[in-house]
Amino acid sequence: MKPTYKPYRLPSGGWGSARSVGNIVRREGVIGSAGIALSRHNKVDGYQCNSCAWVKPASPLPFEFCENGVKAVAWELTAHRCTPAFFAEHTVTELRGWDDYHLEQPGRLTHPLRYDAATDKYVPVSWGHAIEEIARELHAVEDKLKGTVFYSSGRLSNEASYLYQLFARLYGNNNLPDSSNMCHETTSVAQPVSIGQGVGTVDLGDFGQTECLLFFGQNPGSNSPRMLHPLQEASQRGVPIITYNPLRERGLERFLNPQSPTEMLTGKETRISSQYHQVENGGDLAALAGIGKAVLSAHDESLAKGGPAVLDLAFIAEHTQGFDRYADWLRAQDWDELERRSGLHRADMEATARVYAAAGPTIGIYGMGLTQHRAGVETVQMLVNLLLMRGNIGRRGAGICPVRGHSNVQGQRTMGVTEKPELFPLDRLGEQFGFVAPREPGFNTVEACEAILKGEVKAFVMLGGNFVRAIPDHGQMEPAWRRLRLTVNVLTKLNRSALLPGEVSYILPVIGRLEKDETAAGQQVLSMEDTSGCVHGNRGLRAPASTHLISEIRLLCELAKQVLPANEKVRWDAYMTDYAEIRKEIAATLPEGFHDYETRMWEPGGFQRDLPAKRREWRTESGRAQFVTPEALDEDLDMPAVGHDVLRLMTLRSNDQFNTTVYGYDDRFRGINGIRTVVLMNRSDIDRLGLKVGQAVTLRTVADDGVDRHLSGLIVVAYDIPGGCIGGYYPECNVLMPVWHYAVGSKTPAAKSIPVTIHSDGDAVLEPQMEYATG
Ligand SMILES: Nc1nc2c(c(=O)[nH]1)N[C@H]1C(S)=C(S)[C@@H](COP(=O)(O)OP(=O)(O)OC[C@H]3O[C@@H](n4cnc5c(=O)[nH]c(N)nc54)[C@H](O)[C@@H]3O)O[C@H]1N2
Ligand SMILES: Nc1nc2c(c(=O)[nH]1)N[C@H]1C(S)=C(S)[C@@H](COP(=O)(O)OP(=O)(O)OC[C@H]3O[C@@H](n4cnc5c(=O)[nH]c(N)nc54)[C@H](O)[C@@H]3O)O[C@H]1N2
Ligand SMILES: [Mo]
Repeated sequence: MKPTYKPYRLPSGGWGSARSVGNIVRREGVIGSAGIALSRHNKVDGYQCNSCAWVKPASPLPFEFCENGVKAVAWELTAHRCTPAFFAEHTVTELRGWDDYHLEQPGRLTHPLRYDAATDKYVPVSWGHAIEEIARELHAVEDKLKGTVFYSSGRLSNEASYLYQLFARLYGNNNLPDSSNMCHETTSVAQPVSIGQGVGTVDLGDFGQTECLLFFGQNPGSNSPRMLHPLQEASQRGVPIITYNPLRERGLERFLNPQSPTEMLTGKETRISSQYHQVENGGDLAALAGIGKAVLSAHDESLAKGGPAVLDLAFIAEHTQGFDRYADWLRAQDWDELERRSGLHRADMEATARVYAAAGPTIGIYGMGLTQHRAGVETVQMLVNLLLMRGNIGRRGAGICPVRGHSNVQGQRTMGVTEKPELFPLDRLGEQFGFVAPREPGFNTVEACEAILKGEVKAFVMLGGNFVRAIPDHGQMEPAWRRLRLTVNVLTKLNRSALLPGEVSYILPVIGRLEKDETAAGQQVLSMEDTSGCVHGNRGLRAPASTHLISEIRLLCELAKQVLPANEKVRWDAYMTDYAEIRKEIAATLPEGFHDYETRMWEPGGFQRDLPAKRREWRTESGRAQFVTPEALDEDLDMPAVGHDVLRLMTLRSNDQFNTTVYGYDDRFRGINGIRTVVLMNRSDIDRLGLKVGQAVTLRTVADDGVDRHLSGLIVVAYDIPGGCIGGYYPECNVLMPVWHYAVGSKTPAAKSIPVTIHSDGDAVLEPQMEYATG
């Protein structure tokens, strides 16, 4: 298809969404079967969507799904199969020349495979042989503390996650990095300091009662479309929705509910954002300071005139600490500086403050636009500060709402998949299973990369995900990957990580959560936690993609039995036969949250984990909610002054991908079709730098570590994006991210602010259609 760029005029949802769903269902050959599946989607006794982690309501819509949920379901239920015949036809070297889209097209993996270096091909092996050799290799790693890494991606069920962390800790380390290290780790570090819990405080009921929504750096139209329903409902109630985002994302502008026949037929769309501020990427810290400063002066002025308080002084006095210092800091901020750093006008921030200062209960929502920055932790804390100023945590209709990504990324952390030993009750775990759990902090994602670069790591187990594509610095990491002794890729579809085999390398295909998982004890069920801390049961409904697949749980248990010394307290055989036995262990480790797990997980809306901040119980050091004053409004130290030449790159998801899974080359809402190798630029930057729309360019990272990081062949698109900022797609642009460029405190790669320069690949305009086409 010819690449085109034509601004999308339609609302999010609507007929475009219906058409896109139809296309993918047809392509994956799942007409009919996907229909059957979708009636069970996000339902009690059904399955939990394998796309995003957005809240699953207690009274679901007849079809509680969205465009991207359907894509994710069709992706897993696809009729296509990636069999040993496929691997007999293609060498691994050849497959490394394929892009992410084409690698997943052959469909679901059907057989366990072992890499054969002599032929450079993956060949089928028996499960017995695979598990026996992997066990031998894991056993042989000398330095168990540093030598083996157990990665996982946030789709893993609670049950598999719990067993995985138990396995790693019995094995001897806390090397449990997961996708959340690249994602909301910033939240998990920022929020405990502020409010004493790493997860958000709002549920759907709060959305129903909120009177103001502040939206920072999250794109619901593509990444959590079911969220558009509560947003639409709020907007129709007249709730102001104030958005800070460098791009005018369609889902935050207008929505037409594809599930409402009336709306579809009449075209009656809902306006979403009432204020839209195109902050520069990385400018949120300054913007939040500006809003806070304006709220504070409104308060001071009102009091001076004998008017009412704007701040919730009783809440601040009773529940918080650090306000005075924070207020002094706000007063000391200089408007010119805040304008320069945010790229906004003082009037913008004041307009937000005016609405917020007059509003009832308010929710602060955010995503990767805040977490993936060098100052991400402080920025999240600034948003919490703003909420605390008016007592907006721990009351109905108010709170902080980090929108989690992967469908069970939050549950996975709850289950103890974390490199931070202090986040899980290891004493209790040790007592329960008769061992001393390691206390040495494990590797997070960035540290795992560093250890791999240094050659410390020998074995890498990847339980789901596509680690090598998701991480920064592909140019360094891919060659380092080849030096590993053991790489184990537990997958449902082929991806690039598996094409960088170490000396001993396996692809192990597993049953997906939409599939029936039968054991000697009958069909097994799983559970997952959504972004509001609610835990739901999951029952698969289709026969597995191949009779050779086993479950992640069985794989872990079989492996554990061979790798770990016998321990009668750890009942691997029982766990893999009856998953209720795993849930009993979870309830024993986490009795407060998971008592009566077996019945409560089937309640409508699931059961909510204990969230102390919701009732204003603050599990912080001081026992109070904390106003955190940023160190300074310092420039990003990793970024040379953004000036004439240096631009700040943010890496984005299209509407047609799920992380490294690329469903297609269209980004409908942004109007970009048939191409992903683009760079979105402000027209004034294009002109200033002497470039042309439609020409090819190279981006080069500005860094002084002696490494050349560049990406060529990107096509220039003139886009509505603030000057000095540019956008490109993830994971293609990850080659530009230095591994050391991450959020201070959380080590979340700073994927939304990479300093780059831009160079012409030649003057020819290759794609004239990328000229802004109006109409
Ligand atoms: N269809 C689909 N759904 C998904 C995913 C997917 O890939 N595809 N991924 C899942 C996962 S794992 C995650 S973590 C979530 C991610 O969902 P989001 O948190 O929405 O992540 P992104 O799409 O990376 O970027 C979010 C938004 O941040 C804006 N932004 C960029 N830089 C800045 C900044 O400095 N400040 C502000 N205020 N905004 C900024 C971008 O314009 C974009 O609109 O989605 C989940 N759901
Ligand atoms: N530049 C840049 N980099 C980023 C980001 C960014 O915004 N910009 N975002 C970051 C974020 S938020 C995240 S979460 C990470 C994502 O990092 P990952 O979670 O590691 O990546 P995914 O692309 O979600 O993984 C896709 C693969 O998972 C496998 N899979 C799917 N379902 C299952 C299953 O049920 N079981 C098993 N075993 N395997 C399965 C499939 O084989 C598929 O190829 O990327 C991060 N990287
Ligand atoms: Mo994520």
